[in-house]
Amino acid sequence: MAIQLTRVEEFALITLDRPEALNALSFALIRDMARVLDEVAQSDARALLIIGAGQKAFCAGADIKELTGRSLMEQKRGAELGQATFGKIERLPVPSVAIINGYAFGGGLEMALACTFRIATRNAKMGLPEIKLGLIPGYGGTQRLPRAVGEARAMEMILTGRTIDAEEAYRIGLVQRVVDGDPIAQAVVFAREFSGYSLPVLGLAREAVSRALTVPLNEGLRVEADLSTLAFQTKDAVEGMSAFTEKRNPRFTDE
Ligand code: DAK
Repeated sequence: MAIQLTRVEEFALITLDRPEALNALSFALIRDMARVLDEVAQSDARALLIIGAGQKAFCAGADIKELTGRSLMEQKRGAELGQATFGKIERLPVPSVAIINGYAFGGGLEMALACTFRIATRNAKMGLPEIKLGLIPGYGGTQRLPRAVGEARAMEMILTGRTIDAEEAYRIGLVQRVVDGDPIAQAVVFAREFSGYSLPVLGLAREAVSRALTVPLNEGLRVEADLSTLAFQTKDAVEGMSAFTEKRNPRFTDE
């Protein structure tokens, strides 16, 4: 299998493991990924981290060698498979962090965009170069990139196929941290900025924020009113507010 699922401390770690092809997304790899994501969803991991094997790449995109000579319907089903698999990342009960440790092109960047957060090593290079192949992104890039960095920047990246480095990605909000040293250790440090909070309440926050760009403001505000009211119903909200008044650290139990 070109996907490894392991554990780092309290986190699940998926490694894309085809370093000889810069971890390019074969259809077999995408299917394995879907299965492994179901395992992560059932586990007690407090977040998912995803990294590419080797020193060069997170993921160099869809396996270009596999994409040619397929019928129209095969291509459509291929796009739907990739979109459904990356949708599983987005809908996991826990937040996810893509560790962009080198190249993240095409489908590789689209996978990272489906994660809740992205961190990049200093040598990372990112882009949606499909246009150079006579294609456009098919695994969510045209929809998630504008939501992450705004329409004009996304349009420019997709129409020019330009590669950006880690610093630029940080500047435009595509990645949330640029890290030095061991990228997995740095991802653990980053994930611990949120993973100690109540998982169900983190889930409500993710749901509310993700609605911000998909519904009109008045509907989004109604969603926020409902979800924030729901947060009050958790034991963790009672615990968090009690801990504040009692001047102690909260002990969240994910209830
Ligand atoms: N697919 C297959 N093999 C790849 C690959 C890829 N995307 N990227 C690299 N490799 C392979 C190379 O062929 C090479 O293998 P050998 O020739 O040694 O057997 C090995 O990985 C090492 O690559 P390089 O020798 O090229 O390494 P360099 O360091 O010189 O260059 C590079 C690294 C990342 C700049 C270069 O490899 C590169 O430009 N790679 C391609 C990047 C790219 O264009 N990615 C694809 C974007 S398109 C869909 C619609 C759209 C999509 C999917 C589905 N449907 C409607 C179904 C999305 C498509 C994309 O993702």
